[in-house]
Parts: sequence; structure tokens; C-alpha cells
Amino acid sequence: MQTSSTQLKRVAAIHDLSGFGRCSLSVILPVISTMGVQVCPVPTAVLSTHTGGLGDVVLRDLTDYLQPTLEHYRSLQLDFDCIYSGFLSSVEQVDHCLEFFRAFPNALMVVDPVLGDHGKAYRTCGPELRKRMVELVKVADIITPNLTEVSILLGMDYPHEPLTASTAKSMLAKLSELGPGQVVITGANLADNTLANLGYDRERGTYWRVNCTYVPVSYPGTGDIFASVLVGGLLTGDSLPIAMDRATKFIELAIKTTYSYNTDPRYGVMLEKSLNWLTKDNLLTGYQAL
Ligand code: PXL
Repeated sequence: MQTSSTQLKRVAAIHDLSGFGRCSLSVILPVISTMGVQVCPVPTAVLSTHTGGLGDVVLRDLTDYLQPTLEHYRSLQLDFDCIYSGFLSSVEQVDHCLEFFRAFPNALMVVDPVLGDHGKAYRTCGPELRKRMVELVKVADIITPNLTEVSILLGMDYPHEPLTASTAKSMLAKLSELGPGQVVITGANLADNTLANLGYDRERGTYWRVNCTYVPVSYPGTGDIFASVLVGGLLTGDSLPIAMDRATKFIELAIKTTYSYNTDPRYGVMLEKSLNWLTKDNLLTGYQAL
């Protein structure tokens, strides 16, 4: 039996498992484990690769796996410190995620509303899923959309122009009004010519930004890695701005390492070369008030 001081935090991660291309559970498992948090994968689907340009993907939907799995965990009287949802392969999976959230009311509810990127919805995310994702956002404690997902959730046009600080703050506040007390928007181009991850803590009334270095390549899975580091940080004692800072610095390291090797961007970031950074006691002072 573990004593409370040696007990690890435990996360149920409801995401797909893509075999090749370094996204979703393939990156979530190593990242969160390396941060000293137990992560229990609850796969929503198994795919041969991610859906970002690698040809005819083999996809096996696991919608009918989710509810019996929750029942099994209930029968074992397992508890989770965090339920973290992401890519869903059917609309009904929204209901199953809601059941998970209801089953563990004391858990930190993290929703990464995976729906699209670069102004376009992913081809597996149809109109009904795009509409219903807001039901998960409503019950979440924290959400981590990119700007494409922000525009879908708020029913507005994708912002092609850089955001002023006041527009960015109003987006964060509007998302929080949907439910979550903490909101993180990833990859926002700001009008002062910077790229930043943005945060909002409603209770504290504070807006945050962590600037990132621009690299002219986009890799799949970086949103999943970012959210995983954020979850790992928050569960091991980080404040929101420190967790955002940690996640931003780690993504920057993984992207810059990968970019230097000139690999095919569709293959994702070379996570294996960067993971060990997460075990270090890093100094994190890069966050700023927005
Ligand atoms: O990283 C988001 C993501 C998750 N899962 C699958 C994807 C993508 C993005 O392309 O295709 C299957």
C-alpha cells in the first residue's frame, strides 16, 4: 500500500492512438509519464497515422469501448485526479466523455477541443461534433484550444489578422463565460509581431502570455504535447503561468531540435530527443501579464 506522500497523481487520457506521426496518445503517454504522473489511456480510436496528409488512414472507431471501460474502472473503485479529453472519432463520444467527467467529480477536467488547425476543421470533425464539443467545454475546468478551435467554439470567423491584446483578452473571457475557469489559447499571432500562448484565470482576473520563437514549419501533435505538459505541470504543483511557460519552452525545444534535422514535418517532432528536459528543475520566468 502506498502512503499518501508517495502516491502519484493519476490521469485518464481520452484521446485517439495514432500509430505513426507523433500525436495524441503516442505523445501524451511519454510526456505525462516523464513528468511523474500516472497516465491511463482511454483510446477513442486507433489510427494508422494522424489525418494530416499521410494518405489513406486506417481508422478503427472505439466508441463502444468507452462506456464499459468506465464501468470497469468504477467496479475497481479507481479514482482519477484528472480527466483529460482530446480527439473524438464520433459525436456519441461527447456523451461518454461527459459520463467520465460526472463519474469523477473531484478530478481536474481538462478539455482539449481537438477540431482543426490553420483555419480548417480536421476532416474527421463534422458539423455535429463541432457543435457538440461546446458541451465538454461547458463542464471543463481548463480548455486548450488553438485559434481555429476558438473560432469554431465561439462561432466567429477565423482571425487571419494578428490579434490586439484587447481582442485576445475578449476571446479568452468569452471562452471562460462558456464554463471553464481557466482558458489557454495556443499559437496566437499578436499585433506586436509576436507569437504567443495566452492564458486567463477567471477567479484571479489575470491574463497571461508566454511568447514563443517562430519557426517556419508546422508539426502535427504539438497541441497535444503542449496540453500534456500543461496537465503534468498543473498536477505536480505548477501555477497556471508556470505550467504555460513549461509547456511553451518544451514545445520550443522539441520544434527547434526537429527543425534542425530537416525531417518530414508530417512525421511530427523528435520528442525522443527532448523528453529528458521534462525531468529537470527548470527555471521558468518567461511568462508575462497580457
Ligand atoms: O494532434 C491532433 C490530432 C489528434 N488525432 C488525430 C489527428 C490530429 C491532427 O491532425 O489527425 C487522429
